[in-house]
Amino acid sequence: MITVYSDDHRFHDGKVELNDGKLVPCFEMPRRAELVLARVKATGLGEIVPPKPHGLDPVRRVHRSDYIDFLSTAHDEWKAEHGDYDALPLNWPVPGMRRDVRPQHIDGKIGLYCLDVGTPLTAGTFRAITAGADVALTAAALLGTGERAAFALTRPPGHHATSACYGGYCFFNNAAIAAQALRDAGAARVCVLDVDYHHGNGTQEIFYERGDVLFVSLHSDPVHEYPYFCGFADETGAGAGEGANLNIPLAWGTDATQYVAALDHALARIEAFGVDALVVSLGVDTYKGDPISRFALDHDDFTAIGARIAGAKHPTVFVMEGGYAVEAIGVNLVNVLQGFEAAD
Ligand code: Q9C
Ligand code: ZN
Repeated sequence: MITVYSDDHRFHDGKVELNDGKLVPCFEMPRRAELVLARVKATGLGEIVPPKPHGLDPVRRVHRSDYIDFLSTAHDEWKAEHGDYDALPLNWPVPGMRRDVRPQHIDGKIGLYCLDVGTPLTAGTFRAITAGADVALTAAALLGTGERAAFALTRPPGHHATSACYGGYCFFNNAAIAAQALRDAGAARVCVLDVDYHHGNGTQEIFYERGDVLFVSLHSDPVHEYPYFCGFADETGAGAGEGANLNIPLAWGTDATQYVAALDHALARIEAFGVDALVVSLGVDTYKGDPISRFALDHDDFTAIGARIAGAKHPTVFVMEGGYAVEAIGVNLVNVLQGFEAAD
C-alpha cells in the first residue's frame, strides 16, 4: 500500500490544551506522525510518496469560504492583538446570544469558528493543514490510478472539523475532503467509515443531508464522552440524506469481541447501501493504553479490524485521525493496514 506523507505537519505544534481543568501539553503532537512513518518504513508497508499540491478549491467543496479565510489569517490577527502565543477561544455564542453580527475582534471570531478549548491554533497551523489536505487528496487520487488502497499519513486530524468550525484537534476535515474528491472524480456513492474512538461530528455534519455519501461511525457513547452533543443512534440523516448516517455508540470498556461485532454491523450497512469507494477515518485511540480514551483494544485487534475492512472489497483510502498513546501509535495504526493487505 502506498503511503502519502509530508513533513509539513510539523508546522502545527501546539503547546498546551485545557484538559480536566488543567493546562497540559497537547496530546496531539508531531511525534505521532513521525512514529507512524517510522513504523511504515520498518514494516516495509510500501512506497512513501509526497503529496501533490491541489490548492484550496477541493477544500472549499466541504468547508465554507469564510471559514477557510478565517483560518488563513487567524494567527496573524491573534499575534497582532495578544503576542506570539497559540490562539485559544474565550467564549461562544450560545443560544440566546447572536451569531448574525460579524465580530471584528479576533477573540470574537475564534468563538464563532471554534468548538472547544483543546485545540490551539498556532503560527504554522494553516501551512500544516493545507499540506494535510494535499496528503488526503493525493491518496484519494491514487485510487483513480488503479491502486486498491492508499494511506494518508497526516496530522492534525480532521473528523471533528465541521463545514465552518474547528476543534477536537481538527481544522480541515481530511476524510470529508477525500470523500468529496472521490465523488468529484466520478464515484457515484462513497462511504466514510469512522473508527476513531470519538464521534466524527464534523464529517456527519458535512454530509448529513446528502444521499450520495454514507457516514458510518463507531465511537464511545456521547452520553459520557466527547463531543457529548452529537453522535447518538437516532441521528440517521436528513432530507436527501435520510438513512445515510449510521451512528453506533459503544460503552466505555468496549473490548475486541464487542467492537468487531459492531464493525460487522457497520460493514453490513455499507454493503446494503452499495458504494464505489471507502474512506476510513482511522483513529487508533480505541487502544487500551490511550491516555484520553476508554476502550480495551490491543495491538492484534487492530490487525483484525484491517482484515474486516478489506472484506468489504472496496477501493479504500485510510486517513489518519486520533490515537494518543504515542509510543504504540505506529504499531496499532500500521497493524490495521497490514491486516487489510494480508486479507486482501
Ligand atoms: N478529557 C481526535 O481524536 N478532548 N480528537 C477530550 C478528554 C478532545 C480528540 C478531553 C479530544 C479530541 C481526532
Ligand atoms: Zn479520537
